[in-house]
Amino acid sequence: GKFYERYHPLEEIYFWINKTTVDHPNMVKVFLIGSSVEKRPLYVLKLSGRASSTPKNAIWVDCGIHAREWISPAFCMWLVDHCITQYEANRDITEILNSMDIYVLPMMNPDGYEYTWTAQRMWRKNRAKHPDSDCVGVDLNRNFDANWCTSGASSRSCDQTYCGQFPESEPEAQAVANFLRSNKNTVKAYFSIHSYSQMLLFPYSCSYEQARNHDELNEMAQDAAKDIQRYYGNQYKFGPGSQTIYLAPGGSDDWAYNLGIDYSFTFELQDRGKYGFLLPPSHIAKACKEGLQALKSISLKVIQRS
Ligand code: 0X9
Ligand code: ZN
Repeated sequence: GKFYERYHPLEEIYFWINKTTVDHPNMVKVFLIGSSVEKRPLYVLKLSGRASSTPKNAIWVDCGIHAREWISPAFCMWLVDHCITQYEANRDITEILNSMDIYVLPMMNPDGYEYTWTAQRMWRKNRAKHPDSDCVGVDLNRNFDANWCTSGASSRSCDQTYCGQFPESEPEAQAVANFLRSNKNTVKAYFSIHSYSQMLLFPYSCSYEQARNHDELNEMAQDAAKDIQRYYGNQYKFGPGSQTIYLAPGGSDDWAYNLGIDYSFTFELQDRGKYGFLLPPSHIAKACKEGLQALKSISLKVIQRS
């Protein structure tokens, strides 16, 4: 519906989280996993298909790490709606939800997102204050414990890629890391949704080292990119982050991979630079469909292998 083809201010996203949970008690449960620097709640929605007695494996999807990448939380909302409306209607969604639960964190950086709506559209980081500086914010995707603050991140608090005082110094990163540590035996795939540049990235971004299952990850990403091309005509690059985009340590994908989640991806959704972070609402539907196609394609393979 048209609701999912618009960008929403933070308050509406919180309202939507509540409404979705209340309206679909059989499929959706909500967890509070922590809170932001400015004390806003961090909610995870757990989507489940048919009830089963044995605990199911799961997929994790997070959105909104970077405040200005508005298509990312729009994608998470799209995904949740798609799962709810397509379960037992669409074959892939039904198969995925009968085999795995899906944890969705629609908004990992609520303070930054709010700031992009009210003060500065191009804000990226969270809104942490620093004791010896007037600059604000830590890049949450440099704050995880994966070659933390080495080349590709900055130790200067005024920079866009500031890594923070120490790994997981930020409550938003810590909340995600704690949740995944507690659920690492069931979470089999990790997806982090960003924009822009149309890429399907996998470890490593924090070094030039090759992932243990590089060939498998590469094949999954390649097949997903081919599917996007076939159905939507758009080109997505794929490969290890360090070689495909740039060296960038402290990211959530590399950290989750090192935790033992063997299938870990960062998606960079539309576009390739025409509008960049300012992707018009008229492009939301197609951008989300492309991301969803890649997520389904990879998840179906993960189910076969775990
Ligand atoms: O630099 C980033 O964090 C991501 N690109 S963005 O333009 N959305 O900021 C890429 C993340 C790739 N993965 C890691 N660096 N771990
Ligand atoms: Zn990003």
